[in-house]
Amino acid sequence: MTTATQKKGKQWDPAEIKADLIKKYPPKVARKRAKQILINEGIDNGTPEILANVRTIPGIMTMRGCTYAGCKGVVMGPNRDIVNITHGPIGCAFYSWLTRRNQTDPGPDGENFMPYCFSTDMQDSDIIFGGEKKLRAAIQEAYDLFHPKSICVFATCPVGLIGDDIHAVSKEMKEKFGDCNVYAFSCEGYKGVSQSAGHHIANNQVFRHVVGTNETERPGKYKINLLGEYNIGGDAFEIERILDKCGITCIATFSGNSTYEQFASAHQADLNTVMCHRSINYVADMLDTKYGIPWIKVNFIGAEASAKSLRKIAQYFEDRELIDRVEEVIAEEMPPVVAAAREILPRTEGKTAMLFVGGSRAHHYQELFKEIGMKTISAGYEFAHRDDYEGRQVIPDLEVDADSRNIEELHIEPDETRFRPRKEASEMARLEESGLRFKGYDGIISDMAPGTLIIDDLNQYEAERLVEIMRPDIFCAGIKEKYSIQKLGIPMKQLHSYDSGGPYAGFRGAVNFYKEIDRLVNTKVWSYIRAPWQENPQLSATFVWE
Ligand code: CFM
Repeated sequence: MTTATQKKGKQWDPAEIKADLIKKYPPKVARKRAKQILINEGIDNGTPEILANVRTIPGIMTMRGCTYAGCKGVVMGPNRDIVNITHGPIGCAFYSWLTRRNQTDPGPDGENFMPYCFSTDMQDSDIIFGGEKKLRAAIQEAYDLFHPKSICVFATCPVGLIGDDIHAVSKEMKEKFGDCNVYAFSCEGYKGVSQSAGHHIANNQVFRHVVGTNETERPGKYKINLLGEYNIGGDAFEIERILDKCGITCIATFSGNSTYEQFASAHQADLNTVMCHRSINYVADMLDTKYGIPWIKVNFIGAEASAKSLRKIAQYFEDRELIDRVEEVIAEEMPPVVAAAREILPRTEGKTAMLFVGGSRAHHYQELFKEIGMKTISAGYEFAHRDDYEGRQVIPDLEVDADSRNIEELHIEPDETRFRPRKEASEMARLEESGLRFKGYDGIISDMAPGTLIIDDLNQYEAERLVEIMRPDIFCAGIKEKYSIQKLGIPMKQLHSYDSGGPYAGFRGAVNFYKEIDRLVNTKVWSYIRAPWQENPQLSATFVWE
């Protein structure tokens, strides 16, 4: 079997690695994990099936977060002018307080509540006697202090357990104020198997309470929404710079550097572009059904991918002026990127990467690694669904288990007065024929080489084992994995928060990324790491069944 000292360049047998990862588990656990660890077969007409979006096995140290994190932290967190109140114990509030490094530009109105942490700070007595009174007082206090356009309330686990009616309290306060949209999210941490459920809950409520409420016409010739971009490390600023340069108007971003009025005017766009399919494809589908706005998948991670995405947008609008402008912008932006990649390539070519991130980055960032000649040998998502692995064609076959049924599915009808198909059916068909795909996403598997390992909901034990066996040149994941991986002597890059770096999106972001990866994979410091207990172990242990 392979060992930690395995030489670089050796061909691994992925089946042996898979067997190694699960051999310490009890049989039932091993059976379940085996379905979540997939050896990519590179099948011509289809992809192998993976088990995803299921509960983590108790006792396993998962990389996942909770439903509340997905709702408050991910989707609603990056909006700057909504006051987001966490109804719960103060510990839950900490993890939503700018720990995700989403940035914002306060704009001319200066309304920016992101640096604040709003919590009801529930105590034992609130759990026993109910927390609604305290929530009402918190909403009132936030309103009196800030007079925001909107206040959102987020449920944490204890709120669901004691049964506080956050929706009734929010409705009551909304009616009382008259000029502030107050609404709530039943996003208790336990509601779903991961943060993915929280995305869905957030999307539903924003769609129900905000989208379509602002009819003041937003000017612009080519109007799009950017869905699933959260401005980590300033990515949205780079994407906005590029879109502006092309003359494309972004009506709303969900939700990096966004405002309440952007959400409210989202129905005015003529095209929805989806970056992170996992977190937001629900909104894209609902905007299509209700208002007639088609959606396409884009990716602004990677210079080539950014250029391709701009061309797709131009192709959709079928306007010579835009098509030419996009080509001019690409021609202007690409040379410094190509020069940077060329300079770095001799030092990075052939090196290997592993990516284990949420529900889309483990896929998107492979583009950037490819551009500097690096191979992804193993990757996976924390909480994506089968469609993010295998492609959207599997959606009709997805099993709706009790956990998914727990999350409300909005039934959307075309809006009686505002449904306006942006393109005739014949135009859509012609565009599709010319290669523009609507509502399409192929997933991560189709882009990975045969023989690579694709692993869902990787855990701490498997991560360490995988690194010991395969010794990648870099491992990308989050803060929970950072130090355990570095202790194994492998550089680790956080792809959730970017450590303190970024932006990595668009053209300038690509250059930032190449330089950062060059530094990380070529430093010698990692080869000097050997902890005292690795030289002289004083204690060793085995599992009881060994
Ligand atoms: Fe989408 Fe995200 Fe991601 Fe995600 Fe996230 Fe994130 Fe992520 Mo961390 S929305 S699925 S829930 S791209 S916070 S900005 S980096 S796990 S891969």
